[in-house]
Amino acid sequence: MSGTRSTGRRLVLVLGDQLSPDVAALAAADPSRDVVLMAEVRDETTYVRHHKKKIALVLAAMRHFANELADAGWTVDYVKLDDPENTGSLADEVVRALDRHDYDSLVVTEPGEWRLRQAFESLADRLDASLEILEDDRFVCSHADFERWADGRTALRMENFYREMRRRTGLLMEGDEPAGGRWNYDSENRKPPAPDLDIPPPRRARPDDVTREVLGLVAERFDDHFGDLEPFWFAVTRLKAEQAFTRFVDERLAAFGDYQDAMPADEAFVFHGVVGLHLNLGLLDPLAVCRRVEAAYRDGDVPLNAAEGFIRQIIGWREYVRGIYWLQGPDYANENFFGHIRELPDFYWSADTDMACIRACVSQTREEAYAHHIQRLMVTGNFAMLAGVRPAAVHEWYLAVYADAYEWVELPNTLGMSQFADGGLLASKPYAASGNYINKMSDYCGSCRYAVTRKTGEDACPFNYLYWDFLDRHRDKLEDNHRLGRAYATWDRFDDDRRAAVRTDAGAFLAGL
Ligand code: FAD
Ligand code: DLZ
Ligand code: SF4
Repeated sequence: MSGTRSTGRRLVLVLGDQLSPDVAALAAADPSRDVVLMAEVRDETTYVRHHKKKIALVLAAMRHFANELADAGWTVDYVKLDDPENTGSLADEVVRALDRHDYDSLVVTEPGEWRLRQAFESLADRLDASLEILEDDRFVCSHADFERWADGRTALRMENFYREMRRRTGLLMEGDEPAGGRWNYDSENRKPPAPDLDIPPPRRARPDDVTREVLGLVAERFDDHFGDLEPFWFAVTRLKAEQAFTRFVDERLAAFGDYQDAMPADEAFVFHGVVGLHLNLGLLDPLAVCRRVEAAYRDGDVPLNAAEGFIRQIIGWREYVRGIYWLQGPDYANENFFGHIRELPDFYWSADTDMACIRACVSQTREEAYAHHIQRLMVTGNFAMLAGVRPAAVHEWYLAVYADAYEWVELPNTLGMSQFADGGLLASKPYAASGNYINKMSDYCGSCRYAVTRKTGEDACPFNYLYWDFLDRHRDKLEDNHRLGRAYATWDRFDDDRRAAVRTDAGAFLAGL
């Protein structure tokens, strides 16, 4: 524990996803006096069984960031995962570091998950030093602002929130009006994949010696975790992340708007930014990337539906789901509106299924630790909800398998948006769809053993009968949702034989999972 003599010196804890030079705890500290602590710990690498690429990304980025801080004049106390003294938890590493030197206080930027925030709050009782948890200001909307926005509203819809963020940031605004006269060009973000699409790949960074050492460590320690470690090409420094983003703006952004929802088989990244993993680590700044995208639009390099579509994802969806996460509190993770209890089918790990769409999305996830939004929402998420999988199991899967996954952003997307487990706090209706939607937006169905046009029977696409069976099973909970009125009217027009066939096929399929 720290000594009784006051040194004024602070221990500044920087977590693995706080790799920004101006993160609150660093901004509040003094490099000539204070010491930065960064620790690779077993608990953070295993609290879910993260994809190998995600662990490598975080540890490699942490090591590079520590070197940059040291170059900038900070004293950095860096604990490696294989340090024999390593206790395995962040809280205990803080206690150990406080023992090493005399500190008056510990300062940390608030962690991005309730789990860690609670751990730090309880740690305060064990410390002689005082503890300061500073708000993470790397977001457009503070907790207080979000609470103010949410206060008194019956429905917390993203669209209203997004308009407020546009006004606040001035992004794509012409005075008080949205550029182009409309706030949202979502309807122009839905082109299906065209056969002749020329899609430039994302920039691939070459691992340097520091990253290679981390890859060796991950290969050895996390061999039994899901996912392919190599090839490993994610950027692990700010400079490389900026280069990757520049490549996206120059080569891919223009078509991002049109093909945002498209799922061409064998094209993992389509025209997406592949920026979430860098934004969430702190290697890229959300407002700075939006300003770059706005400038590309103002310069006439990209159309409005691309620029607006991208900016909406960041200052709209990203900020909004974070607000919901903190507003809802730690119990949000336990919500289960439909009472779903099925465990996650094994093919979410093995990709061993005849459903070509799921096989493609899971295989790609295993190889890249990446899937774009529509794959996550309308293929793997949609299937889990239709099949009645326990939302907490779905949540754990998404948190583990994607390189950009942290609970503050993953949980509302999974539990709220994709599983409707909060009963409609976040989504106005469940994102449930039959095979028809997947067929329209992808070219998976052509190589599938099931026929997307068949509604029931041995060869019918399982999404088809599962969709109707889901609506039927949960009629008491969903019937009053006005956005589902047409679907229930259609179901009611089916004859008895068809309804019975749907129930029988769904029952048999689910029993076989
Ligand atoms: P792009 O398509 O290029 O979009 C640009 C950026 O916008 C993203 O990087 C991200 O920062 C932001 N964004 C877009 N959509 C969302 C959204 N719905 N919520 C928050 N930010 C958004 N995103 C994560 O960052 N981490 C997660 O763990 C995560 N889990 C998800 C789970 C499910 C079930 C679903 C449906 C979505 C999830 N998302 C998550 C949102 C979205 O799918 C990813 O942000 C996106 O696919 C990342 O790829 P990209 O960087 O190429 O994004
Ligand atoms: C995700 C992650 C991993 C894999 N490893 C570490 C680590 O060893 N040390 C660390 O400080 N942070 C790590 N992280 C990021 C934390 O899990 C993250 O800060 C919390 O989940 C809060 O968002
Ligand atoms: Fe997926 Fe159905 Fe298409 Fe097969 S037919 S790829 S299961 S949507």
